[in-house]
Amino acid sequence: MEWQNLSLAVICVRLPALILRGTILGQPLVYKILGSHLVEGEIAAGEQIGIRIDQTLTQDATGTTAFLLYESMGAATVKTDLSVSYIDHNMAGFGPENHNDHLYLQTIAARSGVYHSRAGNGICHQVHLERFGKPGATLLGSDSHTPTGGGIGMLAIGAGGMDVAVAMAGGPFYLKCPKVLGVKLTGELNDWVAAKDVILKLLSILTTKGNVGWVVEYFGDGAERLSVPQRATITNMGAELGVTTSIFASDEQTRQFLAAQRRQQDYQQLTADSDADYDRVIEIDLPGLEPMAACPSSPDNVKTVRDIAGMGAGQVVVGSCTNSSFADLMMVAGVLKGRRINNMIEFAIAPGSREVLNMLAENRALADMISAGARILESGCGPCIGQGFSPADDVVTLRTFNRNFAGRTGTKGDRAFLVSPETAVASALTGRITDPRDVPELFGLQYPKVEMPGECYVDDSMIEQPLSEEEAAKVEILRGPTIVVPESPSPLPQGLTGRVLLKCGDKITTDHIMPAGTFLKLRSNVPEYAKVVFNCFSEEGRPTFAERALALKERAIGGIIVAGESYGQGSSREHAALCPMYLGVRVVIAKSIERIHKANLINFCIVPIEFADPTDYDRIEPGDELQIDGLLDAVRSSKTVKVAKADGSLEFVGKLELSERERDILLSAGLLNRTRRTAFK
Ligand code: MIC
Ligand code: SF4
Repeated sequence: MEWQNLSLAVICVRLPALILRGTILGQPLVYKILGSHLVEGEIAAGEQIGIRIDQTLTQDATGTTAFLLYESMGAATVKTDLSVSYIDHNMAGFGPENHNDHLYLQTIAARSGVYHSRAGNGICHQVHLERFGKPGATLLGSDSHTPTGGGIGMLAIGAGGMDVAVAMAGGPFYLKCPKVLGVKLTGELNDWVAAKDVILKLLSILTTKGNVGWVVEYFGDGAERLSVPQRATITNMGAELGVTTSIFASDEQTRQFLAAQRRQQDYQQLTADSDADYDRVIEIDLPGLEPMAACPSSPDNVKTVRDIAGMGAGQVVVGSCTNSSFADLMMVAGVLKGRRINNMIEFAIAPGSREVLNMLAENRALADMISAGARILESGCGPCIGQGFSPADDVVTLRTFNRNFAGRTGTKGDRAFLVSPETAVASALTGRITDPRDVPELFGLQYPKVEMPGECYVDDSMIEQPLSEEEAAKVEILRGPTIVVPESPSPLPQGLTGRVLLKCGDKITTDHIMPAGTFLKLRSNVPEYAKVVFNCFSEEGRPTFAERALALKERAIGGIIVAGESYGQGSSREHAALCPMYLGVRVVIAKSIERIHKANLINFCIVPIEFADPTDYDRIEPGDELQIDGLLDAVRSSKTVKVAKADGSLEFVGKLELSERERDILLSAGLLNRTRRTAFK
């Protein structure tokens, strides 16, 4: 972890490790939950462990593949306490693909004993928090922002769809037991400063790379004062740090939240031991924070809003799983009431759930938004994943989202800033980036403090309940023609002759590898979707990555991707492994690889190799032919593998950091094949 970046505002201390974790007192909350779900290994940082998964969530963009793989495993009724399938990403319905997917997901959910949250019911993370999240439980979700559930004191982890399919079938989830970073929050946020600013501050310190293998646990009097939605904003965007998950204690705030959801029975008090032994502690003084913004095009390119204030903006969007709770939107409505947005601003609001939207409608806050000129979008991911609302060329867009990777808005060369709802609404009124603390002076308005409602508008009629086994067996599974069962990987060769198809730099995200936006609807059709792998690097008049890869595949030459640090940042989308696998990619050689993506590569039998000496990266060029003679033997039992240029001009060592289970998955030609063979060992 890059601790050298610590600012003066932050105190970093190493607590003495006086006691052995797992044996005596002094446990962080995350170890308590891991310990109570442990089925393999021991709770000690760096150890491979297997844990029992209580709940799963899938969403439609990853869900079709997850359920197709689940079916291929021969599994029937899910074995978890509960599994929920959400429709929230692909809802625009241009062409038949989206609706085909929805019908498939609705019927396969009914067949498998899975809850099904229908299109329009809301974003998976928001709805899960409201209706299903449970303190102390484990949740595995095929979406990288699953850690939103950490806001309610659950251990919520993002993973690829294949791992979630195994969990639905009753298999454990395997991970490296994480180190725990304690973040101590002290004091109280000032007016106009938001939970979003807390996580942006942390991103400015830790950045988006180098945090693999850590969990963030929040504590302190400042943490106790935050409401569950505020906590969920922070744990949600912990995904951008690249940590395994983030978590808050389950306390009186949690009890009140659950009571308002009529789920008081799900509450239990859970905290870390008072002398918890954290691997590191960072302290953030909440009153010292000010509004922040992540500037284009990375969530860690953080500046204070003061620093960039005055810059003209053309679009503002409030929504996404980070900032679309009732409290967020009530604050926005409070600022908008009786005012009009700037006439050069396009302003959209996407409420996080149908529950939130209904409550805004009931109390007329929705009317205040509409009167102010806001365009109300349906409850779903929408613009966050490039489903419309792409900004005009060269226009600054302010979003309350969690990711601003280049091109994610759907506009090439976009200028997307990630901000709090407070900064967003202030800027929507002025037409330029505005520090919300200036609102009282500009508009004569005090901060509209929002009290958490004692009772929410609970209506689960858009969530289909699991059927009895007998009824489930009668359900016909609807599979439209745009749904294609993904191909299985072929076994690894003993030695690999491969060619470097692409050499890319640091922080390559899964959005670079597998674009979403207008291509998102191709998720259920790998041969079609694979055509746009790495299309952000396409050059006019030259063969695409897919064309080059398939040409090699026909000649039985393996495709190789060479990358810098933090390869595969961002989403959990396993298509970033599945589609390259389909195109014949067999190896990724990178300076470092992010957790979820590395697992996805292994699940689809692509060997993740890390440079033992990062300077070897500079000695490789695109088009180089590489020879890895002992690939299979090395995967079987070695921590390193020798890679050589076919012309003999270079030989270097690659690291194979793999658990025994991961080696076995690669040797079995992927997790699906292995699962069929071993039944979830
Ligand atoms: C995202 O925010 O990038 C997504 C779309 O929700 C992804 C999942 C996907 O690609 O389907 C994620 O975060 O895992
Ligand atoms: Fe949806 Fe955006 Fe959240 Fe991903 S980050 S789940 S696309 S709202």
